[in-house]
This record gives sequence, C-alpha cells and structure tokens, in this order.
Amino acid sequence: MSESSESARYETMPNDLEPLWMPFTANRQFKSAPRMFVSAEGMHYTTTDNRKVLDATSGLWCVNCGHARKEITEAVSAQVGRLEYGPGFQMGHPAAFEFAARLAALAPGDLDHVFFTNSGSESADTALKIALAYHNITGNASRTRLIGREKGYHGVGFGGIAVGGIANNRKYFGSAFPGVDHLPHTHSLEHNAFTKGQPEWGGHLAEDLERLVALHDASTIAAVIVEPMAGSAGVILPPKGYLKRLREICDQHGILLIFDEVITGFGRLGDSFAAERFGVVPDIMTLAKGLTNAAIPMGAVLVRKHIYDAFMNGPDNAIELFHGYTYSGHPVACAAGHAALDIYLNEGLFERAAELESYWIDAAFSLRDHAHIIDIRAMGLVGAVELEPRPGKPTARAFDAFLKCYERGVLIRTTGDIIALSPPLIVEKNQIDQIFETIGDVLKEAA
Ligand code: PXG
Repeated sequence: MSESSESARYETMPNDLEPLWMPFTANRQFKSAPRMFVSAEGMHYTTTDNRKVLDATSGLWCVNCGHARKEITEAVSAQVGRLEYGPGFQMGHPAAFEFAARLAALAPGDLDHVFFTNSGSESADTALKIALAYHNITGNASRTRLIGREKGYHGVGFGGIAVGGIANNRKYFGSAFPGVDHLPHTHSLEHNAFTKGQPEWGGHLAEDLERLVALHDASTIAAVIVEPMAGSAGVILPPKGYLKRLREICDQHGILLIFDEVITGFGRLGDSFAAERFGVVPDIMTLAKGLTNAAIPMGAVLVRKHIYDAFMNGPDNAIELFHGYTYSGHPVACAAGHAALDIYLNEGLFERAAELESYWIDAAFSLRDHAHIIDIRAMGLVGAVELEPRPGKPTARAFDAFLKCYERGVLIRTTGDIIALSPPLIVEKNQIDQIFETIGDVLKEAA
C-alpha cells in the first residue's frame, strides 16, 4: 500500500461513513458530526484533526495500563510472527497454559481453572452455561434458574441480556431465555447520595435472594450473577455487607455465585479484583477488557476447583464440556495478556490505583456544589457524577457535557444522565485535576 492510501485508510476522516453500522451509537447523529481517533499513547488519544484528548474512560473501561504500551505491542507482534493462530480444540500452545496459570495464581481463593473466551459477553454466557452444566452433572438437573439483578450488565448475548437488568438491552429481543429472575438493584439517591466509597444503606437488599428462594425453591436455582460494582448502569457501588450476605445465602442453598468482573478486574477498584477488595470469593468469575489491556480482544472465566473437578469424570476420552470458541486462548491475545499482566505487576498498578483513591475521590467531590449534580460516587479509580435530567429531555444534559468535554480535550463516558469515569491506572494527579475541572467548567455553562 502506498503511503497516501495507508494514511487514508487509518489516519484521515473517511469519505463514506454510511456502510458501518456502529454499535451502541446514535448512527445518524454521529455521522452528521463524527468524532474519530487515529492514534493513542499513554493517557491520550489523538483525533483526525490532530487534537490530543485525555482519556478519562480507559477507552471503554478496558485500557487500564494506558495506551499503546510498547511492551504489549512488541509481545503481540512477536507472537503474530511466531504462531499467529493455533487450534484450541484437541490441540494447544504454551502461551495459553502459561497465561491460565498466571491468572489462577492472581485470582483469590481456589478460583484456579480458566476457560478463555473473546469478550465479556462470551464470558458471561460461558459462566452461565458452566453453572447450568455443573448442576446437571452433579445430579441437580432441576437447578436451571438463573438470577441476575436489575440494572445489571452482562454483555449482549442472549444469556447475558436475560440475566441483565437494563431495559433497552432487553426489550426488543423477546424472552428466548426462560427461567430467569432478578434481585433488586441497590441504587438509592434517597439514602446514599454523595457517599464516598461504599454506601452504608442497602446491605439488606441481599435478603431479597431469600425471597426468590422461597418463591422458586433452591432446588430450581443454578446461580446468581452480579457485578460486584455495577459499571454500565453508572457506577453503583455495593452497599456495605451486601456481597458477603449474597455469598452466605448462596452457600446456604447450594447456589453458585458468579461475579462479573469484566470492568472491576485488573485494578479498577484498587485491587487485582473486586473479590479481593470486598473480601468475597465467588464460585465463578468473568473477565475481559483489562485482561489484555484491550490490545487484542479476550475474555476469561475462572472457576473454583470443585467446579472444574466435577467435570473431570467419566472416560478419559470424553469431552467434558461441549463449549468453546475458535479463538478461545488465541495465541496473540495470550501474548497481549502476558504483557499486560507484566505491566500491572511490574509497575504496581493495582496498588497505584489504591494509593490514588483518596485523591481521586476528593477531586470528584470538588464538584459537589455545582448546579444540576444530584450525586457523586467514587472508589478506586472509578467514579460517577449523576446529573439532574433536563425536564422532558432525559440524557441530553449528560450528552452535551460529553460533547463539550471532548471539544475541550477530555474523553468522558455517559450513560443516561450519569457521567462515568474510569481513567487508565497510570493517570497522574494533574490529569485527575484536569478531568474534574473540565467537567466542572462544562457544567457551569450547561443549562
Ligand atoms: N460484563 C460487564 C460487567 C461489562 O461491563 C460486558 C460484560 C460485556 O463485555 P463485551 O466485551 O462483550 O462488551 C461488559 C461490557 C459502558 C460500557 O460504557 C460497558 C461495557 C462495554 C461498553 C461500554 O457502560 N461493558
């Protein structure tokens, strides 16, 4: 390819935006005023018009080590040249086994077996399938019910949207997946507005699981899946005691507890996983995003030893789980994962997030007296600023803030009227200041 056509393909605004159907995007609005990144480094993106934009969202909650890390680039290019692909069914390659071992060592408790996927959605569906199959093979085939939670996000597969609790993600797609119920969400402005860290109010909402057990009977319930901190719904932190109580009730009734750590994994809350931060070990944990620093798509499902062991029965030549993806444990994704994990550990990025937490929270709360802000929530290096919706125009105020921040060189993310923030863990204090000052300035102007 000539230099100019290379530049046209990767670095300049395309002539025709029509053919691409963009995901979770207002396509017509976007195409009438497109925003595009052509490169990235460290904490910044560069746009087609050569502006630097500070990334306050780690891409989509995934670039936790910062952008274009040379160690990852090199590991990925070396692996593409060495073994660009190897079949994962009935064949293997070393990088996948090595990466699984490292993840097992990092994960808490006996979450020590790893099934690889390619995304958070696939991880969620895989986790649900493993839970169902586990009960089946251990003589509890009546345990087919799955329990999610209102406002939960577990990706966009049919399993994930069934246990998920975001109406727009569910309402057009029927109910192809029966036998699901939901716990109540724990978001309450009335009780918890402007709480720093975990809210005091709401631990009792875990008791609702007892209600569902009474309603359906434990012998029909396979698993409960929750995000330890709900990300997509706008950073809803678990009330004190809530996760521990869910764990107890699950144990009491033989229900598997699944933590969807696609966002909370890899340092977001100042620990390797939310399970560590909150001191509650699930039976199954789903990962993606920060797993490879998003350089190459990858997801993973970690299961406790007794779950894996339950499958390792029957004749040696029996395939124990009829599930997997062409790209499960893809060698190039594993290379990215190894390099990302090296960075996390060598640079102490999880500890760094913990050290920055109080500065981050104070910076977020500096916005407290601004008009239109009805809540601020923050922990680790994640935060949310919830805005009062404009009368009759939900989401408009937050979207305006998103556009204005982008114009001023800061990338934020909005969901409804909530601004969600999750910068790479390499963020500097002056960049934290820049993020909140920019939001503050923009909100001052926004009517
Ligand atoms: N589980 C959780 C908890 C997630 O947050 C997924 C599963 C699905 O992952 P994939 O890789 O299939 O997209 C997610 C994804 C946002 C936002 O800004 C959140 C996600 C993705 C894109 C945007 O809220 N979460």
